[in-house]
Amino acid sequence: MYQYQSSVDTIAAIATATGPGGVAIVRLSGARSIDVAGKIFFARSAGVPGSWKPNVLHYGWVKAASGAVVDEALAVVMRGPHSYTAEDTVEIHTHGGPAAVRATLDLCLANGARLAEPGEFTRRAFINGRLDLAQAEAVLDMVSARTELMLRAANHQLNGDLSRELFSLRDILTTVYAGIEALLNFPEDDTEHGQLARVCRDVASVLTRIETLLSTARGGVILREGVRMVICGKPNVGKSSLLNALLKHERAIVTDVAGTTRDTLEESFNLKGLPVNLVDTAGILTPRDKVEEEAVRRSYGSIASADLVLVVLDRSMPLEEIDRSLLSDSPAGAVIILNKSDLSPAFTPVDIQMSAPGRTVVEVSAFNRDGVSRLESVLLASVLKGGSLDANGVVLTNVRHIEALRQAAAALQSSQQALNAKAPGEIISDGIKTAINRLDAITGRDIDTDALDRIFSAFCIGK
Ligand SMILES: Nc1nc2c(ncn2[C@@H]2O[C@H](COP(=O)(O)OP(=O)(O)O)[C@@H](O)[C@H]2O)c(=O)[nH]1
Ligand SMILES: [Mg+2]
Repeated sequence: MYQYQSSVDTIAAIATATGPGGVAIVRLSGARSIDVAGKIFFARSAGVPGSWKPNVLHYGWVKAASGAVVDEALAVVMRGPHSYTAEDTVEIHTHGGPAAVRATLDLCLANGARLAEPGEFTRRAFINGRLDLAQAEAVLDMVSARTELMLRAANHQLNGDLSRELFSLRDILTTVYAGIEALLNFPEDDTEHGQLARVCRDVASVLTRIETLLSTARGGVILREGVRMVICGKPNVGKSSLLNALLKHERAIVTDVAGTTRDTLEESFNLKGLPVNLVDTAGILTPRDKVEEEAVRRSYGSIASADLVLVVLDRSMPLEEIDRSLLSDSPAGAVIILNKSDLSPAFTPVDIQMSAPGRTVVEVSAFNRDGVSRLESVLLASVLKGGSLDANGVVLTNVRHIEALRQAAAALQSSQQALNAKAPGEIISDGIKTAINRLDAITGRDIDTDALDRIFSAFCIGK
């Protein structure tokens, strides 16, 4: 079996993004990291890294074994446990060119470090007790945050807001568990009645708090993962104009020639804090040639993969058969956009309700940007489905956490039923035990190596 050896290996990786940049950082962590740094980094005046004051940058050179200078650089030593991983750590800040940083990393590897696995620095921070698992996962969210709102949610999780709530729930449940054990051991005790009432009350309050957490899940998950919205409709209804209006710049080519957009086009934008990938498709039409045939096929492919479908109609022209079939084929949650509201209308929103009952209908003019801000609110509400996008408190953004909390809630509900049915104590305590175990899986207090492997493999190397 794979044995995790955080105390044995010293690891190294490039911590910054690849490609040219001002500065790049090679990071070393582990018992031998200062020793490895001493073999490749030569300070101008401060002696060897082993003698440095921690957390102070030193100027010097990275040199190969031959003594040849690889790069002019800065280096800093952070001594465990006062470092990210809680181990001895060295960072070498080289010039940002890919060759300089790569050569520095190679020197680390040639002098006793091994290449870090994805997420291994953060995994060590977790193994060494610097972060719990939910906090470690928040680091991944921080690194990949695309909007300020998501950054805020990740920050709450990283500073332990979620973990504190979970630990507090765990405390109550362990007390409940002990209470039930006492009831089992001394069933004829006078205090039984009071005990039982207390158990019921505590289980109910934990359930309520878990449900409060779960109510943030819908908004949290789409905040973390973003959503994909696909614009579809006949040629010339204004799909590309609408994409430009939402992106707030002229990304797609707009002309009055039907079939201008020949391929699907995808761009990301920030919808009131929510990261959205917006897809413009070629029009849905009866294809005249092979290119159009493929374009239509791709359009349908995009529609199938969408989290939200935006059906665009030209309100100034009478509805055609192809509009009606797009409407009736659109998913129940689709948003129907009546574009060209600046021109005189050929039909009304009520006509739409006939072909596609229950859909949300919005009138806009992509041309003069009329109604676009209302459309944004409608789009947001449509993906949130009643949830909210609030990052001011604890937000569940991680599917793993949500799943575990759902299981904890289900286990507590079965305990509650057992309590009401005056079932044997073992059945009641079983549910409590499962709930505790599910909470522990989130914070990493009780989790197996396979699950850890899965979680950290989603990280990048160097984080
Ligand atoms: N009057 C008016 N014209 C529009 C509006 N939106 C788009 N158009 C025009 O409709 C034509 C087709 O627009 P385009 O965005 O290329 O449509 P697509 O084929 O669906 O992508 C262009 O001439 C646009 O200028 C609008 O809101 N009002
Ligand atoms: Mg177009």
